[in-house]
Amino acid sequence: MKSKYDTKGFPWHLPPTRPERDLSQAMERLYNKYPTPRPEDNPLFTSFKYTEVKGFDYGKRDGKISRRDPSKIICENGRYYIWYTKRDTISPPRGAELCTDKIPSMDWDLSEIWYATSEDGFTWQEQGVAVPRPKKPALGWRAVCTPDILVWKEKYYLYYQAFEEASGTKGDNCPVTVSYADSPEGPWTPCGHIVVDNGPEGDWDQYSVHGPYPMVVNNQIYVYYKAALGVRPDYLVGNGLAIADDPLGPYTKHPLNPILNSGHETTVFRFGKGIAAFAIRNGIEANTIQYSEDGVNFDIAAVTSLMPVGAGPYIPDIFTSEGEGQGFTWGLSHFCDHKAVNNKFSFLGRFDCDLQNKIPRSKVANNTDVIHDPSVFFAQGLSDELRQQRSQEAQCIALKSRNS
Ligand code: AAL
Repeated sequence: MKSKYDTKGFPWHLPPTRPERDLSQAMERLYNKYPTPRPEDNPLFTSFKYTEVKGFDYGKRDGKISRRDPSKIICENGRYYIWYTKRDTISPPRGAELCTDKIPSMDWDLSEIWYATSEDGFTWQEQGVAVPRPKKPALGWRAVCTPDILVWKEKYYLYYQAFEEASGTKGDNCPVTVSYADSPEGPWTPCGHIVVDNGPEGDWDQYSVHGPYPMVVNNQIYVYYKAALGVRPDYLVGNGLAIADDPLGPYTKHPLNPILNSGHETTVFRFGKGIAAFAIRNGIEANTIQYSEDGVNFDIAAVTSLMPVGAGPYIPDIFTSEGEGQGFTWGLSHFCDHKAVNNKFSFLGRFDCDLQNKIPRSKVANNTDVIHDPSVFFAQGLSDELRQQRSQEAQCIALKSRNS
């Protein structure tokens, strides 16, 4: 029977451009949906390498000291600056029921915003607190956390989550506020009001505006953020966008929000003529790097793995609208032992990648063959209950097969 398709075999050498022949949907997508057919040629594909950093003390690593959710990194006065959530409490997190004025509910409860500097990005010196918790009832009295930095007209703005109740009391409910300074060293002045607020009742972001991530696009301030839709643990995380002409607002949320359908934490960067973003987890497009011409309408540009959690990259051109976006190659992210029960804390580490907008790619980009130690797989074990259930199901089938 004659096939309705052009049946000549697909070439052994992957053609760099779409070959003139019928293609399956997957091969069609390879040429039409992605920037290049081979991941290693695609400037938005990268693998990630991780290095432990020096300079942060975690005491006895018993959950009392935690550092997480680092900001973007900036380079000024001959050194790199980073801000992050720091918790130093009398006990590890104990959940919303057991928390007190001194005992945290979650890893980021009762936290402050601290900063550190480095000359090489591997060894850091913790400098001290940038934004302390203000006295009750000022905004953020319960916790200030998850900061990010904007440099705008020679001033510095820290955006962060400001809690007025322990996280976990009613979800992870907090709006975003800002402190500003004339130098990255501070002193920081709280603006004292909500700058990006939760959405109206019933909207996708009604309970949270998390991980505010300011950058400059077309001489305006774009603040990307994330919010969780639905009830934990089966929730989805979307990313939204709020735009303003002044760092302190007023901000207008984009009418097409959410603009990413997946992606815990926000990592966005200028890339070529457009804007790229990470979608790391929680959602159908987890483990992707996405691209948009306009910062709003994103498409998957690359699928990758082992993406940095809460990434704070060093992006030299993040606060300018000039020229094409050059991308970035490194940053800090956080790590947490989620299985820890009584000593949960997070710590900062470094990631390297190759998201520079240029060819040839560096060795860091690697390919999609990311091999993990077997312990990584077995760390994702079945719960005892599921293991028992699976074992009983298998035994039933085996028994039936014996009796038939
Ligand atoms: C983080 C972020 C936000 C959440 C909590 C602290 O990873 O998603 O900042 O509120 O966890």
